[in-house]
Amino acid sequence: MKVQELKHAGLKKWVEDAVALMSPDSVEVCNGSQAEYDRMIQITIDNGLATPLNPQKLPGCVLFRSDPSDVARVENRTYIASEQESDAGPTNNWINPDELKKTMTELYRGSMKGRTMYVIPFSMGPVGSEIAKIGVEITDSPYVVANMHIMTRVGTKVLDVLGTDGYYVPCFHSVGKPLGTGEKDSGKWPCAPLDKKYISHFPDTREIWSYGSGYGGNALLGKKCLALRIASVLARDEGWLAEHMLILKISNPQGEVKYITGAFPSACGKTNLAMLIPKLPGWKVETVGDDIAWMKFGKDGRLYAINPEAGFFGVAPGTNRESNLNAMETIKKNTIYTNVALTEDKDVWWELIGHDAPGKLIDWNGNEWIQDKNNKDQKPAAHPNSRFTGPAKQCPAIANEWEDPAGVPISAFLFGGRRPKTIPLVNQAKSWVHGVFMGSIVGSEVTAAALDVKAGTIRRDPFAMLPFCGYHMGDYFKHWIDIGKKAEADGKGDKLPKIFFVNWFRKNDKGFIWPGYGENSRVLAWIFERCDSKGKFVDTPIGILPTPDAISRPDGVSEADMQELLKVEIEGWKAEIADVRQNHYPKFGGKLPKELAVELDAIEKRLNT
Ligand code: TSX
Ligand code: MN
Repeated sequence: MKVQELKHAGLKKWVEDAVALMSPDSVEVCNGSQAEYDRMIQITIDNGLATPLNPQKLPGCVLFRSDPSDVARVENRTYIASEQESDAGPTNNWINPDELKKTMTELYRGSMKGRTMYVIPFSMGPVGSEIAKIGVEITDSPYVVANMHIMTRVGTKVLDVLGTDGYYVPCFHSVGKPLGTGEKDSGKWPCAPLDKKYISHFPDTREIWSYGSGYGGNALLGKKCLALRIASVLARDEGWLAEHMLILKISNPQGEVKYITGAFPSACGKTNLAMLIPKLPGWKVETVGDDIAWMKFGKDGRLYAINPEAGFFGVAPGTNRESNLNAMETIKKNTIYTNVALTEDKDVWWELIGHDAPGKLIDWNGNEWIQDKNNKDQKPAAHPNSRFTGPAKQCPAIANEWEDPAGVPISAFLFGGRRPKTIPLVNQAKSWVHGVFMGSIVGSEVTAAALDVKAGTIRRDPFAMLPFCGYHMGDYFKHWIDIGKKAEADGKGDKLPKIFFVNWFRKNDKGFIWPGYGENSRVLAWIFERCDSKGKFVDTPIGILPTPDAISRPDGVSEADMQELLKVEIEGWKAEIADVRQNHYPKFGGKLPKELAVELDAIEKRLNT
């Protein structure tokens, strides 16, 4: 489709202005068809950027290797350019929006020379859902177009909903590598150097401008940029929640169903939890989403969640048939692989895929790689942040309701982190504010691998939102408190989801105490019961804990282990409270809601009596 055919005057003007600025050789409005997807893939194959994979083993799959400088989100080049610096807060990078737009306009000038500009109308959420939002991304990357086809709902059907004057979030993206006459990418992943990369958000005007990176969250602007950073601002202003949360459906042996969302920092296995296969007989877990939840109140006072995405952009290393069978089944076909290793018969391989490397590989840098198990320092064949982009509808565990435009009613929120000590296996919040407190202290213990902070300290990532909140985190905590206050004022406090903190990662001198993975269903079963005020529990200073016999024990977990997993470690908790008080809460300054300071005092007081 041509720009001239766009029926939305505002959109047409916006695209025309972008064309004038970026000077692409041609412009194309995406229709979202399979033929269009196939053509994008073919262009990248012809450019030498994509390798078709073995059609017998991985039909419809391709492999991309990005530039070594363009392998992850770039947090130090990610900006929240609000009018007021105080609205971005201490945990975001801020630049004055006018200044940033000036800088970026000069970068965009002529940046698409020699390339095609693609205009991608996309819906975050089922097309036409009241909870969904429309975005339009302008990009010069066919890799981005193909990924957006999988991760969002793209095309003419979105333009139909937009009509002649509907609202959309405008998103600029350019890889920042114009081509000279006759020049081609010829196998070289196009991007700009780090100091020219900008991932910019303008929360006051709800715009996204991205330049210089073609990778993941820097370039697929519907995901972290729109569905979290911009949507979190909309949610604050409109009284709903845009969260970095998985959504799962859980059924008990009686066939009763509940929906649970959960926020975890990176490397906690959020995608694995979203696709968990229960070890507990008769229980069933199905997937609604693995990364983002948008939640709005229904007329009945309950919170309804949609997954704004249509695919999974998951970390490949560590994914195997034991850790996540459903993910492995999802990505057998029609999947884009980025920065994993390639086998001689055009299959994919990555660290902890579940088998040794079959012969010679091509690693993520494009070099020959032969596994050397005697060399502990061997560089990985797949980049640690290598990814699969797979369609959600191919997941064997996908729930029937995953595209319900009304969303699914949420019974519980989970928070978690990698906490080898102190934090129990599961702990139910005593109140809404106590639950918000739990979310606000989420974090994982820093391992020896991370060199920036001392091993053994906790890297806090409140609500797993620190890199993804489009405004001040102190105001974000306040928004969560206000959500609870309003529900209670409306007499609907009992309709709010119950809040739980879980920790699959407790260790003793023998290693992990809890086997995790499918065995986590035993913990989910207790949470399920608690949502109906059932399940055996004890009220403790730190929260509502299961009695040691309330959760059935997996093989290899002794009664003593269970006691340890569910014990209130008074001294450890005192240290935790002190760490929050001295090192964590002060970061939010005067914007820390007083309710959280009061909650901190109350827990400390209970620990001391
Ligand atoms: O994803 C994980 N989950 C959630 C699963 C639904 N992982 C992997 C984290 C890195 C992405 C886990 N790792 C989990 C877990 O519950 N638990 C652990 C820790 C662990 C690792 C290995 C064992 C046990 C626990 N192995 C044996 O018990 C043999
Ligand atoms: Mn995420």
